[in-house]
Amino acid sequence: MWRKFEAGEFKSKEEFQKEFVRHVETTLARSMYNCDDVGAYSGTALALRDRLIVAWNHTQQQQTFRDQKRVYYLSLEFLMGRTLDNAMLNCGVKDVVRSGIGELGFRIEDAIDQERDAALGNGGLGRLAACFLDSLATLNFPAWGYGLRYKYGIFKQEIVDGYQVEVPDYWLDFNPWEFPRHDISVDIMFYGGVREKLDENGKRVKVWEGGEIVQAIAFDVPIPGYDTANCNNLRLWSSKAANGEFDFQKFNAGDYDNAMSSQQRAETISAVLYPNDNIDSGKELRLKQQYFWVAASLYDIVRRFKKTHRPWSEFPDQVAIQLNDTHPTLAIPELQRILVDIEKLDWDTAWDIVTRVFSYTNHTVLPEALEKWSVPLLQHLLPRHLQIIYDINLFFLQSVEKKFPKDRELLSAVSIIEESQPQCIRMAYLAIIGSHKVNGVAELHSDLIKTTIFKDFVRVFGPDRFTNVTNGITPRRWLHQCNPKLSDHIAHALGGYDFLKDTSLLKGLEKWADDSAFVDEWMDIKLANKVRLARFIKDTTGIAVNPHALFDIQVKRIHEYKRQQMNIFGVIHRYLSLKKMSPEERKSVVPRVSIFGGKAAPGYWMAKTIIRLITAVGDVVNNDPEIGDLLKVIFIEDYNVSKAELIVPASDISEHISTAGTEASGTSNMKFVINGGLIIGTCDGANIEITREIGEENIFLFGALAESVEELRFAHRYGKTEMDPLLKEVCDSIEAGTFGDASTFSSLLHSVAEGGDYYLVSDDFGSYIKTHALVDEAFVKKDEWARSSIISVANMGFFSADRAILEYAETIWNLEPLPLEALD
Ligand code: 26Q
Repeated sequence: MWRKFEAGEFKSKEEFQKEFVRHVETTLARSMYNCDDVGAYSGTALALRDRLIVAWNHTQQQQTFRDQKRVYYLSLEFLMGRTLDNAMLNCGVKDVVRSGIGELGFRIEDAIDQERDAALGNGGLGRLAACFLDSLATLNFPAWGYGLRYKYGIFKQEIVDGYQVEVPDYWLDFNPWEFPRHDISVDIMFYGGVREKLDENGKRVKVWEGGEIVQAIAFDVPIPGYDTANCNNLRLWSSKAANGEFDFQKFNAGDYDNAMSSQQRAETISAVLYPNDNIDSGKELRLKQQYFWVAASLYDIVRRFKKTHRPWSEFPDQVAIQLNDTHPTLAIPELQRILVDIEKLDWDTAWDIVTRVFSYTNHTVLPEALEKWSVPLLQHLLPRHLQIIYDINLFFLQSVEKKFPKDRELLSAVSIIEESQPQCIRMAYLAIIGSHKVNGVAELHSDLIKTTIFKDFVRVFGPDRFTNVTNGITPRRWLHQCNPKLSDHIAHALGGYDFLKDTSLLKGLEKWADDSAFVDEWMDIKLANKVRLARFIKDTTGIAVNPHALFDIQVKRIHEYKRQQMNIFGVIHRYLSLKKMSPEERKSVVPRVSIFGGKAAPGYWMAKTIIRLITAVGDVVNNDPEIGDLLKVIFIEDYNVSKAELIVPASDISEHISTAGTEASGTSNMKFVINGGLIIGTCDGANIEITREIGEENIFLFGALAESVEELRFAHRYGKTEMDPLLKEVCDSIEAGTFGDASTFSSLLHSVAEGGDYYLVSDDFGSYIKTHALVDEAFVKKDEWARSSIISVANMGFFSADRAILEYAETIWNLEPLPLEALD
């Protein structure tokens, strides 16, 4: 029997109020008389948290008691965003809280707004991990997330004089959602050396010893499912000096500097999230983070398994470990080390267990994002792991040699070791060899990895090792929470909120697409969401935008392959066209607001230049009296999860315009469409499957196909192209100083010039501009537009993260849900 969370969790609003007041007055030691919104947030969070803990403890007890197979999702990033609103909705107590807190003089929205984002991730990959946790909990799967408890999440972005400035994100001041487990700690070793010795049976064994020890401390975060009492656990590791506070010997000798420095070195490991997205950094500290987190997590998983006194042969029946990209790949040699060096299993038995436990998700084909670690660095930091990797490679290459005798080229193509200067470990290759399944994140992407970067492994292992699981998003946060009006409207039509757990039910909206009252309300909700965003834009930038204009949004990490530069070039083209028009001609123009948001990696100069161009264009266009409301260009500072919740419901059109074959999936495309926005996009990532589901008449597709990209690049390299004339005009205007000192943008102009243009901006620019003209035409046909919007939402059911998780559970993890027993 499932026991549902009901409003009854707070038996009444009075009960909530009592708990709220108690927490404000005792836990927070504040007086109700001067309780502000921060106090209201804190009191509400603490009151709700007490309820969550009960379900959480119960779930964990049940998991232990049932002792079924569990899945462990290893991710260096969990981009959770805010928790309070989501937890209230998942537990079904938001209405009780709203009225309870309302009587005490607070608005629930203001309280919710006080929470800081938990921003322990960069972008798509980290947010995917967070959506997957929500689905795993909602579907009652026994699942744990393992990550790092960064003291500083992704930096806060400020725009100063048009440029991005990074400010550290110290987010842990008050975090009621984490529980330190000082009793759960693991000693992690780095450096040292490997010595051979004889064990008690006279067998030669390897011992890794003499290294530096750092302590991992567990911090647990409850993950409540929606409409279920199931509450899973996310365990984040924090680093600490192993010898207590600091080095006492040095301290006593008065050597304070060095006494503190070992402590600081230890704490540095979990201090900060690397702010790179889709680019490898190759830094020693990053490798230390990876091993620290992987070793602590595996120790924990093994400890839990050993409590059951099962034989090792049953480990793969009890444990599935999903590697979110190659970042946790060291888990593969680490488990092999535990089994061989510590548990004394023979190599082959151990390796069989390892490969049955692990599976690996690839999120990119971009060569600059594929992780490699230099052999000397690994040798220094993890000498025993390097030996194990060499052995894994040796046995693997022997098996390849057997299957494909004398194919030297194949051997060097699939070797884990890249013969560069210095030699490097190719982490993706190690992940493939150590896993039983490798998946891409959208159909096109999964096909591409099989035919390009991993094609030799398809020869070696056969096609069955590779599979596809198209990404999804949680409809709880990305519809119900961020767009309550639309969610209520849908629920009204469908007769309830079941679509939040079974998104295929959205299909039922199709028959409402001709109901004028339903359609009018649908469009009124979109307008209300645009008004909400317009108000935010006014408050934060001072710029007034017309909510009746077409809102055209591109929010995501700034990257050349995502082509924000093409978008802003398109905006410039629009501006130049407007300037050429007569006042009469301008009357028939559809007013537009072009909205951008996203962070650039701090060291990514080109991405920062793109931001500078967007702000420079905004400065000119927004202050041009001839243009007025016909065009506004907005850059929203510090795009993050909570801002996405405000922005996504407010789009008419959003842009997903990566060069074909470069965006593995994209997930914001799904978020925008499920909120009734249409999209303009290339035939890339999940756009292709979205088109298949919603119908090509409901999406604006343009540009080159993935299969022609190589040829087009070739043509550029050999000077066989000329820049698109419309793009040339745009570049000339930048060059002429229309948007300030042209030298600021010279590297950007150079990147799209003849002979370069790796991302094919010029090739796609003509069709991009034409497609935007179609968007303008379509936008004024309000009825057809509304119909497209509704039909699209009706057909987005496939893109629920629940569907993705069910596919993983069935085809990769072999995992069953946990039959939760009643709480009482
Ligand atoms: C690697 C080495 C050193 C430092 C950082 C990194 C690093 C960090 C983050 C490399 C890559 C990432 C993030 C990648 C990412 O977000 N990929 C996106 O994953 C989404 C979920 O599958 C997809 O939808 C996107 O298409 C993909 O770009």
